[in-house]
Amino acid sequence: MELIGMLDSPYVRRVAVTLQLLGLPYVHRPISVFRTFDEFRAINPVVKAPTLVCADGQTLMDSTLIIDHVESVAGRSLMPASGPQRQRALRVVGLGLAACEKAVQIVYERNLRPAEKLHEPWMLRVKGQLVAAFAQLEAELVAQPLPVGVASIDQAGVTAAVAWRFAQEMVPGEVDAQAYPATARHSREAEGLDAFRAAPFA
Ligand SMILES: N[C@@H](CCC(=O)N[C@@H](CS)C(=O)NCC(=O)O)C(=O)O
Repeated sequence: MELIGMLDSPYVRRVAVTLQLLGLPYVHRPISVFRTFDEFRAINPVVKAPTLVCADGQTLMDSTLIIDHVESVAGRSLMPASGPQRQRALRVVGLGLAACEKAVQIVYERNLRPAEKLHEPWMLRVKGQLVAAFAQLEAELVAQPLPVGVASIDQAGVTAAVAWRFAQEMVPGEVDAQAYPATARHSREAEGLDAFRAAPFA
């Protein structure tokens, strides 16, 4: 399997960390959807990161769908199987992905749109959604911390940690680290795991 995309994408990174935790061998090709658009397009004409080139050469995209596939290959899942634990994990993953989406929108708005075409009301709306996602995530973690052991971390723990690091690195100042201590602590602990170190934010 080949994982295509840069690890400064939270979506690519959650797949890479998941592959590490599942112990699946893969080749990582850090090809950028922006700097090396044509090279990326030659692999996946839709140019979405992450892209997974499967063992048979077929390409998959969307991190959640790729994780679904690699978990079926591994024969195990980082999601709790059922009940309240699964429901909570789905909620936390949803909050993490929403935070990623909003942070990505801010990055694109700033980096891709000419200054005179920026639409401030839209930016304010997106920034509000970003901090709302982290406020909800913080409440979840205060109510009940997520496990961060090598054998106990689940997809909620992976996605929450990846989302936090991405927002801190890519939209600095938008999400005040002091205001979300439980989320910041979770991220710090997760980043210490070998699976995260092997797929460093870059
Ligand atoms: N929902 C998708 C989002 C993936 C996504 O938007 N990736 C970005 C990189 S962070 C991308 O491919 N951007 C290029 C584009 O959309 O044109 C997922 O979970 O994989």
